[in-house]
Amino acid sequence: MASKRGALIVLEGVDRAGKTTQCKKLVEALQQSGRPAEMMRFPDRTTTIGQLISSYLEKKSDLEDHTVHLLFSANRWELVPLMKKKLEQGITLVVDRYAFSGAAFTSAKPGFCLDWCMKPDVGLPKPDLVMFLQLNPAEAALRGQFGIERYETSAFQKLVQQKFQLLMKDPSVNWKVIDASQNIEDVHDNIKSHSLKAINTAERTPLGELWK
Ligand code: NYM
Repeated sequence: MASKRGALIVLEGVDRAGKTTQCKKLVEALQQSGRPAEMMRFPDRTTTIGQLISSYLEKKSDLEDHTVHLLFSANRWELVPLMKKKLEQGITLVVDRYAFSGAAFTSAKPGFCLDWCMKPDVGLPKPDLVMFLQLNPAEAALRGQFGIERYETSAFQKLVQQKFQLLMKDPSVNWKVIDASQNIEDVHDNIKSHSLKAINTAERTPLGELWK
């Protein structure tokens, strides 16, 4: 007997928008309401590919820009069999960053176009819902200093934000913009209500393919 599949829900946004906090709160709320849910994050730094990426982000190693872009994508593809299995088992996946971060961050580097950056991720499991946690750079700055990893400067983050705006124009993806300047509980309520709708819809629709 075919059972209802879980939903693929992604949270995106610039650094310090609160993605990780909100992913955790969403998973807890779903579980408490009796809906099976698990959190995932990209990059997944635990795999062999993920360790190469982690060392690059921590500036312990250098990688050529195209190469690291393809590694970020490969890190998603290597998790696809597991993601599909969980979704088929009826588990909703709440994912902290996905292909949109991949395209936005690399295309913010000189000499990269958005189109090329999207290509390696074409055909990944398509999220049923992508929530973009919107926070203007001034408010983000109030939340504390940037870390020391690669890309963590306000100039680069501004460029990344512009690339996300371009990606959000794509009507083939179910984008919802969330005002991340509200307090944690209000942001959570907003995210939860969008997620419950997406979970209901996903039960009745097959999993799609991203950007295809
Ligand atoms: N990042 C993340 C990319 O450049 N490409 C990708 O495909 C993904 C998923 O890595 N600055 C960047 C965004 C972040 C960093 O940080 C990962 P964190 O704190 O692990 O989310």
